[in-house]
Amino acid sequence: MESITAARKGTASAATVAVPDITSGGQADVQARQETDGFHLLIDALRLNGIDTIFGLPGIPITDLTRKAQAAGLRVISFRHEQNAGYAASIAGFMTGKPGICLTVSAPGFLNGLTALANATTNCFPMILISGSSEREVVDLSQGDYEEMDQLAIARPLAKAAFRVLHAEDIGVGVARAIRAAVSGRPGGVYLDLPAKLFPQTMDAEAGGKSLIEVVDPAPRQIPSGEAVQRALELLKGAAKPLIILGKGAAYAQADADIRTLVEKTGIPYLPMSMAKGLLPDTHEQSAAAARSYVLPEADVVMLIGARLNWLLSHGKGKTWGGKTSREWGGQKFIQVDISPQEADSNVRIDAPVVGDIGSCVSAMLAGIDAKWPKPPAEWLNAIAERKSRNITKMAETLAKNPTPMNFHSALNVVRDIIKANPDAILVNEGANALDFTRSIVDMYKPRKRLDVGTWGVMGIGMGFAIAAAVVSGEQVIAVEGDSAFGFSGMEVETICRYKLPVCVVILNNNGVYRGDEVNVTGGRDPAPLGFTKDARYEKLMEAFGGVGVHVTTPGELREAMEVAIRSHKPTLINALIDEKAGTESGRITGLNPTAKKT
Ligand code: ADP
Ligand code: TZD
Repeated sequence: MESITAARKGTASAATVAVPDITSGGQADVQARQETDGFHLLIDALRLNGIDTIFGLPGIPITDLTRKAQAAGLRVISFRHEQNAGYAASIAGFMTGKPGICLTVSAPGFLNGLTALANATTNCFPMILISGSSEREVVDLSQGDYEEMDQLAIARPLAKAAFRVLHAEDIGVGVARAIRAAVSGRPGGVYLDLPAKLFPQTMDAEAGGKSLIEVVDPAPRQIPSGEAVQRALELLKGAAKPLIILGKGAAYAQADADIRTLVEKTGIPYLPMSMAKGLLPDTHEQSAAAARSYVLPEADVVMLIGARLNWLLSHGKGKTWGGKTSREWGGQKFIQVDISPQEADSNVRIDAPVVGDIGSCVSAMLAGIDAKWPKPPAEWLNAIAERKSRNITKMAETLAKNPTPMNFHSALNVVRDIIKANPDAILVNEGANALDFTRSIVDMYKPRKRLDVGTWGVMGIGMGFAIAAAVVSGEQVIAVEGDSAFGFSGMEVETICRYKLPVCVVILNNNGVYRGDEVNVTGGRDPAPLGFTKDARYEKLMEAFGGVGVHVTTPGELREAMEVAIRSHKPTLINALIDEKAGTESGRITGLNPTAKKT
């Protein structure tokens, strides 16, 4: 993480406060002295550590903080709901490797931000939730303060670390601790509790400046042991059917060139997890994504780089991995490259854990791979190539169809072309079917360009991620949203318009959660639980705030609308009506959905 200009070191931006000069014999003559306060110390501490953006929502006690932060040159992005500000901060953290900052008011504002903090911790995104809080003395005696809540205690189990600062002179330490906790080792969400009384506390500006800490080496490299690297290389070398799985930890590590070299030098087929798509272009000949259900059970040695064997990888066992039952181990040997020493053996035995930061681990492995490194056996590569080409042909046939009404495939075929033509655009994606189909149909070409629901499969990240992606990168953002998914953060289209961000939202609108053709089984007047208003005109929401709204029903209209949006960079919402019968319950994870026995 880079720090800001050396020029700022050591001096706090002093608020000139008029204080009575007590040395002048009780005279009320007031001499201006350089003082600083909690507001300025916090802003200076953040700036000193290279933080240039705050995502938040103002109110008591942090209203003035947002104003002063903007005045001090920080970019302050004000949201309509804290959860979206929190998601924005967390994904900014993922994209940049610097902790994303979310600022909220106390109790309800804090709680609104907390889901995003927990999601950041779960996804290993570095983020700091800074919340104002009420008076400690009153809160601790439960005396009923304005927005009373013991926020620190509530945040603690959901955060990687949680801190509270009570005195202005400790702000520097508090911010430094929060930054280190967020980005060192396995990244995560950190909570920083700042009671209202802290902000107006004053202290001498020079002493205040000295109390700030510019964090040196906030995310230190962690070098793997030579023995661990050797063990992993031996295993990989002896494999008949090796496979590499790249996870979002690999994307986060920003070791793109070395990861690509490792894959290409070894010649091992790889699978990208959802947010690792584009680390190597999805069109790479070694990508086994189109043969996923073949390679997982068949592989004999699997190297995980920044990916956990959680539910997204069927816990490394069961039928997906060639086990005979849903719980049986398929017999693969695993190498796991991860910064967390505790991750290994979480679900199945890890034969060769390589603990360290991915950059250091991958470069250490590369050092052990020479020109004599054996390419994987041709039978393995050929078998994969054959499945791949069969599946790709099948998919091409499906994508070429042009049914009426439009379905997920014919709509996403357009998005696929648009991303191909605009590989720098960032794709945000949420929904169930809207997520699963986009992930498999839309190829990504560059790292960290696909941002989605992550480890929890959480709905509501859409507009927060889109806003942060546009703010952080300045690139065009395309958010492909299920109509249900969009609803969780839809009001933020106002934020998109207010900040004039180049965000094009595409709602794949099938009138409901998963699909839109359910009816109330009782025949009563209420709609079915999963159905929404038919043909809702979501595009009018964007028009209401000065953006462009388009209603489309064909792939041709969708293409035209997306091209115009990308040319103009204007905030755009395209309401793409698709077949309400398209989609399955829970998308591709129907198996996780308990249903009552059919009677
Ligand atoms: P995916 O969902 O893509 O499979 P996960 O979120 O499950 O990915 O896994 C990411 C893993 O990457 C975590 O176990 C985390 O500890 C690890 N990780 C994150 N950053 C780094 C890094 N810089 N170096 C090494 N491992 C990392
Ligand atoms: N609430 C939260 C916060 N996260 C969730 N994942 C859900 C509820 C449950 N859920 C899903 O897992 S997907 C989904 C919900 C409500 C919406 C699916 O409908 P959609 O997408 O319109 O967004 P498709 O394309 O119609 O499936």
